[in-house]
This record gives sequence, C-alpha cells and structure tokens, in this order.
Amino acid sequence: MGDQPGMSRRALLGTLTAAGIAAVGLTAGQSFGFLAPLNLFAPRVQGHGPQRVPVNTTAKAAGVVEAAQAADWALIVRNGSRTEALGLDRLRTLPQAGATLPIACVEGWSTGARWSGVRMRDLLALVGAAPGSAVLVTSLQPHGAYRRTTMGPEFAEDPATLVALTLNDETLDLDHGFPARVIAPGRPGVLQTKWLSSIEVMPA
Ligand SMILES: Nc1nc2c(c(=O)[nH]1)N[C@H]1C(S)=C(S)[C@@H](COP(=O)(O)O)O[C@H]1N2
Ligand SMILES: [Mo]
Repeated sequence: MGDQPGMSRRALLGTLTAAGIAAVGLTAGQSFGFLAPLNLFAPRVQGHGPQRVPVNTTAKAAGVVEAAQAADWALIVRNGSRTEALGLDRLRTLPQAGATLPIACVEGWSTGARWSGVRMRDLLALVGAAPGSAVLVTSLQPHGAYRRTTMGPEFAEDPATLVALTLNDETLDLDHGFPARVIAPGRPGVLQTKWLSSIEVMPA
C-alpha cells in the first residue's frame, strides 16, 4: 500500500473493484467489432490513439487544457527550502535520456512506446536530494485520484524513470501529458502521472 498513503485498504479495494467492473464493460465493448461504433471508449484500443498509444483520460476530461499549455508553465522540483522551477526550454537543455517502456492500464490494455526526457534522478540531484529519497508527484489536474502519487527510491533512482517530454519521437501529445509526465518501469499505468506540476522530495 506504500504507493497511496492516506488511502485506506478498504478504499483501495473499492477502487480496484470498481476498476475491475469497468474493465469488464470496456473489454466487452472492444471484443465485438459490430459494437465498435457504439463504443465510447474506442481510443483505449490497442495501437489506437494519438502517437499510437491509447489515452485513458483526455486533457479535457482532466480539466488541464489551459494549464498544460500555459506559456509560464514550469515544473517545480523541491527539496525542503531548495526549489527549482524548470520551464520546458530548460528541461530540454538538460541531458535527455530515452527508455522503451509500456503503459499498462488496469482497464485491460498495454502498449509499448519510446519515451525521452529528463531522468528523475537527475532532477532530484539538481535540488540536492539525499540518496534513497522518495518523491511526491503532483499533476496540474485539479481533482481526482490520479492527481498525486508517491514514488519510492527504487523507482526514483532507476535510470529508466523519466520525466518524459516526448513519446514515439514526437513532443508529448496534450492527451498523453504535455508538457511533461512520469514514465517509470514496472509500475501500473495509474501511477504514470500526466501533466506534471511538481515533484517534491519527501522528508526521510
Ligand atoms: N494526471 C493524470 N495522470 C494519469 C491519469 C489521469 O487520469 N490523470 N491516468 C493514468 C492511467 S489510469 C493510465 S493507464 C495512464 C495512461 O496514459 P496515456 O493516456 O498516455 O496512455 O496515465 C495515468 N496518468
Ligand atoms: Mo489506467
């Protein structure tokens, strides 16, 4: 349960059950070609969607269309009183790393993709984070369960864990989390936070 502090076991089980029911509904719709025109979730089909990756929540549904495209957007990286505000230009001048990693959604699809951006560990080094730090990741999304996630040091330090700026060699589509999103190996899609606002080092 380490990934969702504040979420009781009961609440988490409730979420998982609801997701499981949703998954049955979605896969039912996707299994029958003749239902396809009626399938409201058509973008969530394998290989479909912008940049050939399905979209779980669109920028519009998340309420981030304006904030994600604001000219003054900056990623806040904070370690106690040490803060860096990194705009997209600045993020692009930092060393870029690539990773081929899947987005694996509990709703029943998984799609591999090429990502590039700044390593999480490089961003943490910028603010002098101690080795073994866990981080709190916050989205621009104003509400909802996916707004905040925590990431333990085993993920934060992994060289393949990125604050991604590109997907399949193009600037991230708005629906995939432009201007910046998390992509990390071995985590469920639900924790691959889109439309980043801040990354904060958690007190040890
Ligand atoms: N801010 C935010 N991040 C999010 C989500 C969301 O709704 N809001 N959905 C998550 C889920 S459930 C999945 S499977 C992936 C999907 O990423 P994609 O839409 O780029 O394929 O994003 C994750 N990140
Ligand atoms: Mo998901």
